[in-house]
Amino acid sequence: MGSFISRIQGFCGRKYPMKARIGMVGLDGAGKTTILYRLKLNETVSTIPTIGFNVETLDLITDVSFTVWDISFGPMGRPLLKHYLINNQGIVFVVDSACPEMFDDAKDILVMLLEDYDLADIPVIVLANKQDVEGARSPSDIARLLELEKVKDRKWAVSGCCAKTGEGLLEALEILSTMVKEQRIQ
Ligand SMILES: Nc1nc2c(ncn2[C@@H]2O[C@H](COP(=O)(O)OP(=O)(O)O)[C@@H](O)[C@H]2O)c(=O)[nH]1
Ligand SMILES: [Mg+2]
Repeated sequence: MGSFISRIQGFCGRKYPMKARIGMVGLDGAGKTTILYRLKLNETVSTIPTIGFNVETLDLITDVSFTVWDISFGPMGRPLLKHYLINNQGIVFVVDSACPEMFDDAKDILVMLLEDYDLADIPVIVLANKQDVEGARSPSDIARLLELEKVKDRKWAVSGCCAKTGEGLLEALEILSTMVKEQRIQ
């Protein structure tokens, strides 16, 4: 009975929103921690390189309650990365759009994750961050550089943002929330 009532309440919205666990990954310096706290506090926090991870719940932004894990791994931690992402409902992959030297490395990590059988079907949103920096590549350039058009077997999206001002972040969360809901309904 209790579970029936909570299902009805969940269905009707507010009280028990859908919950999703989200892993946020990307190379060091891409802006993951800045994005997390911009969304959580609406402030630019001064970050120090993250050791391990930060985790925050982002409620009331969309109709999905996101628990976001901002995961820092470094070159040695790459093989372990998937273990943080298994059983997640979404992956946020953050790219510093103004740092071309990092694009190849970012692509290698993304490909490693996308080819991992244990992470199949998890929707991915690529955030082309630092759009405020002069010379930043556009979201569609980032999609092309990461060869996202080759990805046919899962939901993906690319969205531009600036973690410093927050521009583009809410739109990206909306896209992610739509992908997570569609994936769950299937
Ligand atoms: N100009 C600009 N700088 C940013 C942006 N997002 C993050 N940064 C800066 O990039 C650096 C690395 O950010 P951080 O969040 O620590 O990256 P992380 O290693 O991926 O967690 C910090 O100096 C941030 O202030 C952005 O959108 N624009
Ligand atoms: Mg960090």
